[in-house]
Amino acid sequence: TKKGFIFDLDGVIVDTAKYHFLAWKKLANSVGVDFTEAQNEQLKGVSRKKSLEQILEWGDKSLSEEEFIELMVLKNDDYLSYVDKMDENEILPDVPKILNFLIEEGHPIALGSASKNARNILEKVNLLSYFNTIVDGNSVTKGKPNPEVFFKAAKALKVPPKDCIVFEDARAGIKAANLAGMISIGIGQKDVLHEANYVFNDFTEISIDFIKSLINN
Ligand code: B16
Ligand code: MG
Repeated sequence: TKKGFIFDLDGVIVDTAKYHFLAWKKLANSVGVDFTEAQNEQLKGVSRKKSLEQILEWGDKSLSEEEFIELMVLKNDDYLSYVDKMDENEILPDVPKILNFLIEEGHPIALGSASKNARNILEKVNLLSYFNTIVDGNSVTKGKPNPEVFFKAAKALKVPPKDCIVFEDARAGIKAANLAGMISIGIGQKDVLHEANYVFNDFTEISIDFIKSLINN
C-alpha cells in the first residue's frame, strides 16, 4: 500500500537548533535574561511566539505587546542571517538517501514543521522539490503536541493517518504523531523520545530494509 512520509524540519533534516540558540541567546541577553543550551533544548518544536513567552517566563520578565512583537522580529531577523548562509552541506547525514528511496518507490512526502521559515530553509539546502506538500508554522493554528500539523499533511498527501509515518526529534512532535494515529519515529535519544514507536540516533542508523518493513506493514 501507499504510505505517506512526514518529516519534521529542525533536528530531522537540518540542525537549525544551533542557529535558534544563537539568536535566542542574543535576544534574551539584550533584555537581561540568561539563556542556556538546556533551555534551548526545551524549545525544540515550539513556535516562535511560545518560545519567547517561555524565555520571558524563565527570566521573570514581562513586556508590553509592542515590545514583544518587536523582539520576535529582531530574533527572526538574526536567525535569518544564519539561514541565509545555509547550503546543501547542512543536510543531516543519509537524509537524501531515504528521500530518494521513497521517491523511487512512489511514496508521497510531506514536511510537518512548526517553523514559519521552513520553505526558505528547504530552498537554501536544495530539498524543496522532494516534498509533495509543506505544512509549516504558517498553515497551522495549534502547535505540536496538537496533531493538526500532521493531519493537514496526511490530508494533502491523500493518505489516511494510519498509513503515515512521522520522523520527529521533539517530544511534542512524537506526541502529536501518536495522537494523530501515525507511526512515530524518533530521531534522537531513546530516554527523551521513549514515547515513539521506534527511536534512532540519526538517519545513518535507518536502513532501507527498515523503511521497506514500514511500507509492507
Ligand atoms: P520559526 P521544527 C521548530 O522547527 C524549531 O524546532 C523551534 O525551535 C522553532 O522555535 C520553531 O520551529 C519555529 O521556528 O521561528 O522559524 O518560525 O522542529 O518544527 O521543524
Ligand atoms: Mg524538530
